[in-house]
Amino acid sequence: MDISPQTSNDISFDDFKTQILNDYKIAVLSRTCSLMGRKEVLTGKAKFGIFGDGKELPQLAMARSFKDGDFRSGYYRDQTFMMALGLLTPKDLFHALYATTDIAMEPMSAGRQMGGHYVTYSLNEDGSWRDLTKQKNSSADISCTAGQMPRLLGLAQASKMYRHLKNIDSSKFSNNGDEVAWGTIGNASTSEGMFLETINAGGVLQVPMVISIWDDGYGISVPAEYHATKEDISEMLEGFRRTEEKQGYEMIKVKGWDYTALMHAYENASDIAREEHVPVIIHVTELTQPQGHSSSGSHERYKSQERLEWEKNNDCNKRFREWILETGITSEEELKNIEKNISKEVRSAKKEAWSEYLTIHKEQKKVLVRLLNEVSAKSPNKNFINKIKNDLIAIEEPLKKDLAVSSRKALRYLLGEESTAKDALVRWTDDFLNTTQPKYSTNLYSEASNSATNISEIKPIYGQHPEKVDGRIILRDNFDKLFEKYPNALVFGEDTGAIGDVNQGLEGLQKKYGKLRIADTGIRETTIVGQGTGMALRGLRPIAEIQYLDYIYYALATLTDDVACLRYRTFGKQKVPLIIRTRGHRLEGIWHSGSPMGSLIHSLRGMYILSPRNMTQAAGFYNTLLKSDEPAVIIESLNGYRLKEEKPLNLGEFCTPIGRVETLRKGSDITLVSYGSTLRIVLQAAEELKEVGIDAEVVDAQTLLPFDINHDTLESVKKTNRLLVIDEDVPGGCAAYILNEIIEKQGAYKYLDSAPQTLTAKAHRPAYGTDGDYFSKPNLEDIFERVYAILHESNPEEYPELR
Ligand SMILES: Cc1ncc(C[n+]2csc(CCOP(=O)(O)OP(=O)(O)O)c2C)c(N)n1
Ligand SMILES: [Mg+2]
Repeated sequence: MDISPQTSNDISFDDFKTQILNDYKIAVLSRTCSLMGRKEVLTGKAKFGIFGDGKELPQLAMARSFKDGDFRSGYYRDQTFMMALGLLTPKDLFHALYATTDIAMEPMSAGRQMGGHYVTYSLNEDGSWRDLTKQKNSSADISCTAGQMPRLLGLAQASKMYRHLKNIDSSKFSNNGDEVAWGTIGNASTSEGMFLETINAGGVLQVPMVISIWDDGYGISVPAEYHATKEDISEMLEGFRRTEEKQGYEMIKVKGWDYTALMHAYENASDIAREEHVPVIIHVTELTQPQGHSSSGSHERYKSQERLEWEKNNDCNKRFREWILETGITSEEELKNIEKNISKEVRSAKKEAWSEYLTIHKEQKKVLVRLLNEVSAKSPNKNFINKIKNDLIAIEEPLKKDLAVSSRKALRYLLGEESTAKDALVRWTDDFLNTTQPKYSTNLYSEASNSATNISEIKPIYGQHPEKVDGRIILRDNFDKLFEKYPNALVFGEDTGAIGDVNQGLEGLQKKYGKLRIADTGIRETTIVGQGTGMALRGLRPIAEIQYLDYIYYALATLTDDVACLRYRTFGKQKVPLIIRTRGHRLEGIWHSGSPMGSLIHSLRGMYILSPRNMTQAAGFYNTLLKSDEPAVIIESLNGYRLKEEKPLNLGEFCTPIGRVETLRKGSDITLVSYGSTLRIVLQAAEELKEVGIDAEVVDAQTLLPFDINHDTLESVKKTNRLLVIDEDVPGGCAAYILNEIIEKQGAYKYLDSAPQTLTAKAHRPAYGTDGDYFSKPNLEDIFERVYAILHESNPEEYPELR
């Protein structure tokens, strides 16, 4: 038997033994955490647990080949890997189970994520990048099966960019593109489209990623025969294997309990990916689930007695142990000793974590009980308040919720009373809520000084006789300036490279900036977004193009599950400054009409949704976003590329502010709010309304997320006292959101003389052609008549019935 775990360095037997015993210790440490962790759920201390048991050995091998600067994009089984690199302690693991909200104690997400989701910090306290080449990196896990795959592609592609791009400052991100992106995925999750799309894209792009498939034969209760053609992922993926003539993947298959084979496999994979930038798939077979899938069920329900027996005998830790004894590396006694010590270590880590988690709650409880005591003393509702107090006292391990419920309910019994004790309880409650809520709600957007909404407006400057050009020329020439100014900016998508996008907003730029920076991709929206996500996580400034807005749905899962919530779920420890460029609005046809804005607004909180009315405004948004570091979607108006606009002199410099509306037409009778291409129709309608004596004010929302942070629309409504929001989304979509912002958030209801309304497209998808558009989306006559009807209702004499 080959017992050398190293393939390239000769080491002494003592070092060799130390290495193996260290690995054994981590394997046992991780397993013990899994076993004790599950019990914490079963005894009710934690809500849910999912652990890495049965997958320890290959993760030790992966950890050994993982170098500074490398990135992981994995899933919930990888605790052993994280522990082996010193990135996760048993105490961290227990704090995550309990959902401790102190980031110093629960470093993965401050209690926001379920346990089993791993993260390293990419940012300094001020939001600037750390030197990622000097640390081992894990991108932030998500729960969705295969959701880590698109991002993995981009993480790997960043190495390729850094290796080949000139004049780029890679000091904090890369050493000549030598970094490998390591992906992990469960066997069953390879059925997901995201996995298959990523595999294909990785083979085309030839990027340094090593994908490990942890194959335990099951996806929860469902066995392999339902997941993979031929019941074997390697066989299924065989066509991706590289050959002498053609590029593809290096494919490795290895048994998950075979320590030396695993060490060899991972070192090989690492070398191939790192040096040659060839992607590698490692199919790790014969893994097990000693405790079943998660704390939610038991695997005895769905595995045969035979299978359970097999899993017991082939448990990777058990076989590792047997191998250590067989090869005489150490004695049974020493192993038992290790196991005993580790058991003690984990038990005390668990106890400490639980006590730390509870300490603050218990202290708060003490204060609250005292305050309840004081308010009850003189209250006519003494008995009720005492009941609340006694119920709270009875809760030995109080949650924040228990405290909040007790104090808030008690205050109801104090209605109408006045006392210093009550004042103290009110203060405590306000204070408690004000300090607790941010633990759950901060870091949705950047809170740093360069957040996108803090970037100041710089107006376009025009010469005395500005040239009038097609909108796409303004975009193109502005992009030219940006690619010159930001060597780490890149753009890619379908038809983006050679022809410079379908509307030629990037015409000629590939010639100037090269095929890497201005790139064509396959037709695969999810991994286009994945490329952008991964590259943005490694310091590049990707602009990922989705050819038409309607096709963003293919990528919406990655945008909502990964991009939009990245800053939130990492408690601000990672950022993903990705710009999605797309085009929509006012086209014709079910899949080319482009305005599902409500869908975006509701699923992409954490991103900016920008809807410029013309290409100058759009260019200004790109300029603003590149000065900041937050993710956004920019929807260019598809029918605006060939409309004439005046060309500014300060291309690449002027900045459209984010979160600010713009009044395009002053008026006194009604405020019309709209955005994008529809604005042109609204403005035309406003002109025609003038002919019947109605003077409409027209406000361009411009940025939908966030909408009007200065509340300028309110000022308009104060003047006109009437409000109509017009868009081409479905009823109850974006226009309803804007209405809610103006009426509820800005408080405009106080100033209204007429009922506020929305005018939207029909509920169905927009039909094709000029007439399809006219009868599906709000048209000029619809707008005219709706405004007229509002005025008619308030003054029928001046505005007699129209029809
Ligand atoms: C998109 C999505 N669908 C379903 C689930 C529920 N789910 C969680 S884990 C899992 C099975 C995954 O099995 P596998 O990929 O083999 O990983 P294993 O847990 O066996 O390591 C399922 C169906 C999910 N998290 N995400
Ligand atoms: Mg599985």
